[in-house]
Amino acid sequence: MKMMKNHKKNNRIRRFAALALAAACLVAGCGSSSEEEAWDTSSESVDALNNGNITVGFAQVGEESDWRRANSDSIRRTFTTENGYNLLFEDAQNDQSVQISSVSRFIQEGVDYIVLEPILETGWDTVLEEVKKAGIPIIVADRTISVEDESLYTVWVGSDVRLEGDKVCAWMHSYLSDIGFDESGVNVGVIQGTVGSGAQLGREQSLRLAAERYGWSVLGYEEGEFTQAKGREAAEKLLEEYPEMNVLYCDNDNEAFGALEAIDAAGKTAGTDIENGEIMVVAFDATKKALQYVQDGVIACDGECDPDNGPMIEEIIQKLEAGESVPKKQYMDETIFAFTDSISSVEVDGTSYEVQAVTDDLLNTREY
Ligand code: GYE
Repeated sequence: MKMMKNHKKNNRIRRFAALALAAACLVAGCGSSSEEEAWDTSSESVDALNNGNITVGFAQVGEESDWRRANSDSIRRTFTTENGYNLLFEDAQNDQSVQISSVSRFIQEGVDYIVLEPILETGWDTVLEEVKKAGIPIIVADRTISVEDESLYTVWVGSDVRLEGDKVCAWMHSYLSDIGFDESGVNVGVIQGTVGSGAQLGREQSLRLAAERYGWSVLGYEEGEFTQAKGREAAEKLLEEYPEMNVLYCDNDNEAFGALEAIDAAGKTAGTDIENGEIMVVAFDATKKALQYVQDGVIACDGECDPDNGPMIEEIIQKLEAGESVPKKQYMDETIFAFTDSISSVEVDGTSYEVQAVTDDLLNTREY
């Protein structure tokens, strides 16, 4: 409680200092051209800092996928001026060094909160130490980070990507046993998301463990960077190198869309009849477009990953504003979809999770 009050007071001081420095520079025309540039880009935010709203610096990954675009919409919808926020939105275009610079810039600007959706899992210690020194609460969202000192961030909120992966693998195992397919004949190709990102690492870990447990062969890995174009290229390579491949494990839906193009171009069929040469595609996110493919049995199974984290992040900020404590980690609530209702649930670590079949009603109400 006391800490939060001090934080607010510090922010007020920081805001005042930023405004004073900006004003002094305007009057005196001070600064080299690069300093001027820095102040130019911040001038809109310096104005905004004066309106009594809460200023949130948001460091986004990029625009690599439909998930990401929906996530950016969620943030923009939530942190509006009418809702009492000034949103400084930075897109790092999938470049961690750009994202680190954005976080440093937020510190200089004296924002009230920083929200970081980290591109990669490691490499954050130094900049987060600076954030901590500046006394700015930092909410890490979406992907996880790995830091020496867990006190370097205030809260993490995002998807349990390991659970997503475990559920999809458990579904594959149940489905293959149901159709009586000998799992020693399962030959998986992997299209990885951005290598070293929390989402890629978690989903891949699930696959590795499942492959060991059920006797599947993992033939090879290709990076698809969570995009459709790279996903297609990755699938082309895998198809060429491993003609025996009968499962494609895609780290997200956009990669799966690219993989479907590649499968088609190779004269093969994506589907669930792997006994008769079809390639079983599984993916993550559960976008509307992917769920249409699931309904048609083109994608067999899709682990949901919810991009709408804006409201949860706002709730956390409101609690911190009120001096209330918040749990260090919070997970989004997510399900799993499959082309058939023959498997109604899967079990992961002793807990049973419902598997949902895709209906027209579901598709009609699905927003992204
Ligand atoms: O699955 C993918 C996106 O980090 C969970 O990033 C997110 C992943 C999501 O580009 O589509």
